[in-house]
Amino acid sequence: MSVKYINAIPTKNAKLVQWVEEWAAICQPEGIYWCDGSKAEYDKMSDVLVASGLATRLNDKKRPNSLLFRSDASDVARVENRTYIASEKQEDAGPTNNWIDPKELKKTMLDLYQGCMKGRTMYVIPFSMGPVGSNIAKIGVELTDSAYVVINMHTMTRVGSKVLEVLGDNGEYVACMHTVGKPLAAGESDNGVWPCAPIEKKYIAHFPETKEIWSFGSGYGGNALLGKKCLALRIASVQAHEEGWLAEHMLILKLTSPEGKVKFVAGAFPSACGKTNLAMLIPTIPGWKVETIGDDIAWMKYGKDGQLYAINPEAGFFGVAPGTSMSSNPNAMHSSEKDTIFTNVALTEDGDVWWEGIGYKAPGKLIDWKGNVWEEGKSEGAAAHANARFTAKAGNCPCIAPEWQDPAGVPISAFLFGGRRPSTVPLVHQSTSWNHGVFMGSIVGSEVTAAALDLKAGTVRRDPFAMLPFCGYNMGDYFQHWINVGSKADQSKLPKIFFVNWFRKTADGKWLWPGFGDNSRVLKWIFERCDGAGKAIETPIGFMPTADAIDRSGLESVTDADMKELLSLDIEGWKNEIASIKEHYAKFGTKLPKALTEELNGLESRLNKA
Ligand code: SAT
Ligand code: MN
Repeated sequence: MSVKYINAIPTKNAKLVQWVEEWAAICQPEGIYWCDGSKAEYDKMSDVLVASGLATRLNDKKRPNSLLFRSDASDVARVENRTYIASEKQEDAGPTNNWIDPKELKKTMLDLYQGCMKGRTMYVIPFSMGPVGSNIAKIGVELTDSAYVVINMHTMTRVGSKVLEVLGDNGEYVACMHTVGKPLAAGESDNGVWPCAPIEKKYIAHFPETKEIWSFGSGYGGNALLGKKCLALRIASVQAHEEGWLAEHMLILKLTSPEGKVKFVAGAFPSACGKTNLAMLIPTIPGWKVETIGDDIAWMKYGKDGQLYAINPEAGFFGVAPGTSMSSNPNAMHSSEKDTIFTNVALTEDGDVWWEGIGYKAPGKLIDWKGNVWEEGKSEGAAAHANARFTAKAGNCPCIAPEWQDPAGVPISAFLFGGRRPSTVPLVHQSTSWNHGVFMGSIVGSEVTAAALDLKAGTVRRDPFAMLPFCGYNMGDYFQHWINVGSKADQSKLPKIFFVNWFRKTADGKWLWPGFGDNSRVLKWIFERCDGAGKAIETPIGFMPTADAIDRSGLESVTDADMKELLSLDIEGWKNEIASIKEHYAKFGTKLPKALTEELNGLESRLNKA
């Protein structure tokens, strides 16, 4: 076939070039453009996006080098019900994933892909997840017809020529195919309207055996920026299972004590638990420092010294804007002061952005995320969509740790798990063994408040390891993988495992713990425990801090009585929890590791004796 190349092919990797040309033959774009990841490329694409009406350039004095996009109202978040793990056997997708036979799904999608890029350019994006050349990093190549995706990938991953150098003439990459699924007729243009396909034509498909990602019909976030959840979690979790490492939905932070001692901590939390806020926290206890390595994903491998080392595979933050303010997360606010892509926030009259929970009143009339005039107190609905995002460079974050690009990664001392648990679960407790810690990860969840979820309020929605929508294989096998990772290791070098809960409430609904910067007080105890210090007592649920073990200096709002409640062991609550865990575990059938049944039985019998 004759494909039109807009620029020269920058690689001799024949397999890659052939793959690109095969897809071009199917999608029939106007031309093929190989991305080099340069600033000039970013600027040129931004100009094209502004000229097409899809992007608004923000006031350069207020938000230098920043753009605002408004998506289609049907394309505002990941679409979990259109996301598939198409493994050859259904059992390998497991009870928590949508499954379609891969042959059938490929047939359906190939029909959709025919001519889907007509009137558009096919961009080829070679990218590295992780510092280029790190032995923990992986290379992907995304094909897309969205310039919005290209500039977001520039920020969120490492794009360009260096990646192709590492790939060489026959290196391996994860093949990522994406289209917005909206071909243009001759002479037609988007006319400033976000292109996408209707929901029933959207597919976010993963083929774990062949490590391919096929995405159709959405231009938003994790549906379209395929390096993020699709590659770095769903496909990488399969690779990690096969190769003996960990690909996790975890933040990574660096904690420095007043004496200058350093520990790195990784943590998994379901959505809406303040993961980005924790990753960028400003401690309220004097002398302590938190710096960020990553806010969303961690890839971890054992080093030669037997320690587990983590990298952040990403290069930016794709953060939720609403609720982000100078009081909830000043470091995220500073990260998005320049060089930022905003999606679905509101626009102010002077060309800046605004969202609900930004910490100040809307300044005058706004243009809301749907493109309509909006006035606070007068207009209906929110000005920014609840899942509005900022795409910001990690390098622009004031608290980014100097090690964040170290190809060797950082040694992990502790894992944190947590969820929104108004009752039962104490402020913090520590596992007594690795398997007990895996048990803690497997029961992560948040209490349901929204009636919309069809669940009784007070029910715990389990999200094991915060990986429910992101595990690319059978979650029972995933639990076993965690058990195996621990049993293979030098036990003295394994990270310690903790369960935290910032969300305890009193019986009359008042928060017991201030959270945010004061979470550093809990991090301090965790730091001490990793050093074999930190006062604790062993209880049926694990080690808990003694009443005086959490540093409360300067924290008047938490009384002795509050602290007692935060660190109390609720035997009856935990007995109810056992019943709920049994229900949760039943889903995994024979795939549930014996080790976890033993942990559950052990907990039950300790509670019965208490
Ligand atoms: O849209 S993303 O997958 O990038 C973020 C999220 O929904 O967790
Ligand atoms: Mn996430």
